[in-house]
Amino acid sequence: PMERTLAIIKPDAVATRQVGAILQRIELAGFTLRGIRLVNLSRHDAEGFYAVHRTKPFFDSLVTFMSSGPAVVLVLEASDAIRKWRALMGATDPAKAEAGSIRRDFGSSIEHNATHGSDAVDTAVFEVDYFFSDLEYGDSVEG
Ligand code: FUP
Repeated sequence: PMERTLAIIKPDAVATRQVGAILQRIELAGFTLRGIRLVNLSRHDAEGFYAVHRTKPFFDSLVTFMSSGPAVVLVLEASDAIRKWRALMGATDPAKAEAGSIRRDFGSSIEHNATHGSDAVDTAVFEVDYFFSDLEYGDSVEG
């Protein structure tokens, strides 16, 4: 069955003009693009998105980074999309990410790691809904 996940090309990768290269990897990997938009997150937006991490020591720095400049939010569809996109991204820390993975190739630190991906079905639903209306990502349109 088809599955959807929320992907983000983070402010570091937008600032270094790697959006096109990352989108190319996504398309070559066979994902169907269901939503795409450039966003400028406020601190409040970033805090809400990363609410599950609010007690972590890195939370404030992460929120500052995610609201530091434009990011690209995407809805990706494929069978097993959540797991497949996380595999394509690689481990959270680019230094530990697999050779050829997006974070290894485009990230520069555990915080500035180029991309985000939902980690489970329930978080994917929350995260897609955080950025996209049904109209934008296609559920309200037949065909
Ligand atoms: P991931 O699911 O791979 O994005 O990783 P996590 O959910 O554990 O972390 C979410 C984000 O918090 C990471 F993408 C980057 C940031 N983070 C840090 O800045 N420092 C850390 O030690 C861990 C995570």
